Amino acid sequence: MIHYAMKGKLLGGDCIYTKEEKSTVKKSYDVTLISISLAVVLAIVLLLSIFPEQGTAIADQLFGFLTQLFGSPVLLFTFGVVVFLGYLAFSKYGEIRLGKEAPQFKTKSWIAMMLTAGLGSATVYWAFVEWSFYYNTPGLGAEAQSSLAYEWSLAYNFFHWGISAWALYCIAALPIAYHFYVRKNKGLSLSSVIESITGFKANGVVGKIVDIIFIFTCLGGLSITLGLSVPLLSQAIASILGIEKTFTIDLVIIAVISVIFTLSAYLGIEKGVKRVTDLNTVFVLIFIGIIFFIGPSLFTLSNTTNAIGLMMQNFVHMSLWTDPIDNGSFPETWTIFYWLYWVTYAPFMGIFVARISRGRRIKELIFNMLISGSVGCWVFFGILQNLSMDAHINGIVDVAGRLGEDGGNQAIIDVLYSLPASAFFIIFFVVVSILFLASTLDSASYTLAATATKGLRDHEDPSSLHRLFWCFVVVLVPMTMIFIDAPLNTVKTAAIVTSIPLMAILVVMIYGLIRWMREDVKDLPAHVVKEKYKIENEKKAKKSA
Ligand code: NM2
Repeated sequence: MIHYAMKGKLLGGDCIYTKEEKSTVKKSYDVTLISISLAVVLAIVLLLSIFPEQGTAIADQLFGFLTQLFGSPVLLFTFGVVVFLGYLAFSKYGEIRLGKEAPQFKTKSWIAMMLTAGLGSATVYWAFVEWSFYYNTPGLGAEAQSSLAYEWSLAYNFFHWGISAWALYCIAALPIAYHFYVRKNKGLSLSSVIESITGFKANGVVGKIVDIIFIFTCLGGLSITLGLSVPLLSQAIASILGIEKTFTIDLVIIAVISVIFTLSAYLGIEKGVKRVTDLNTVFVLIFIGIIFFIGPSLFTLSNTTNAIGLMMQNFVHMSLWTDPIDNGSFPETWTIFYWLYWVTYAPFMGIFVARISRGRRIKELIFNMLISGSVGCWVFFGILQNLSMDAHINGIVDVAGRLGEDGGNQAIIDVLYSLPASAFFIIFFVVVSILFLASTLDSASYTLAATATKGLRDHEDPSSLHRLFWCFVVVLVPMTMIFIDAPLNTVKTAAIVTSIPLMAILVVMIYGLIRWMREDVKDLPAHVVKEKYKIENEKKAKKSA
């Protein structure tokens, strides 16, 4: 170890480790990138707090204009990605292994990490109320607040949290993993992938712009997540304690989350993050399991089955529906908005998933992200959406009618109150949300640290101190937003607007992936590709399987 550390020093911090070496390295930080991106974020936070109305107006206009202009391309792109990944999974290219080693994590933990990192705590908010937005203003021409609107509302919810959405995560992960493990290039950041594809230096202007866009959207996405869920959690805790919701409760929640995730991020992916995500998965399973059995189980089963059928039958139409004649706002407000929302998370998920997927075949990554990811969402959403929809249909809580009050927060809490032993469920709800949040912040701080570490290589992690720094930033920036009462919608819009250039970056990455795969295996038949990419150290593979 000392030998390697010294070697690292001699090479000016550019350590070269052998394959077996697993290490947290002392690489130099990209100070320019860190300072520019923090300055940009700070400037935006300040501007938003000084000119909230103008900021909102500009962001809304920009959102309207860009979704009009790029709406159809965004829909076509997302649909195209699904088709492309489907092809890839079944072709010989699917046999390529991302690093010829045994996978580092057991499949169960690997899927749990993907699911819990990609879904933040706002998922719990959407899981209760999303159907009611669609019920009030449905898609595909259904009549508002009708029986059909109920049916479509769940189908649309599954669509927006299904195959296409996970395909957007997957298409970001594949080129990064290919660049890192198959091509063995250095750098676990978007700019280094772009450099190995286009030749534009990660350290040059283009590279910096790419990483700044990434850091900005990542922090924007997390601000939406925290901004949506912290007030909801405070309200839930205040309602159990029978006190008024205050900013102090917000702070206590943030403090608890920070301790959990900072500690786990500090301990690293294997010792910390994996434990938090495993715990998160167990808690989520217990939470939805109990709710399924004591809630409207039969309704949940039949409505979920129906929604899956409705969604699958109409998948292509839902994917490409632009409402061209009536010019309704549903496609922009929801489908296009959602794809862009998933894209704000896509690069950080791409980097994180790449990091945990060494040793997996391409087809494994595709099947698990698209199928396990979607099924995980459908089970979670199926149980919670139906609980809330059932409470609405039976007149227990007017979920759809009370959306306007506070975005539906109190309605969610009232739905939980409708359960027997409600205090227990509310506490459970808070714990599950906190764990969701901690695991997302964990993976986000890891990827930000990886992005801002120069020339990271396979088997290397950014230093603990550097990860801690980003833990601090990912909490501080969204907290400031909540504290200065920055208009959340504007933050949301701004983060989403930036995901349009991110899509362009994704297109370049897809081009690179295709080029690399063709160069590597184009002339080889499938069985040779399979053989070429088999695990080199079988013993180790058996042990971890
Ligand atoms: N998605 C929609 O905090 C959250 O759960 C936000 C983000 C998955 C990109 C959800």
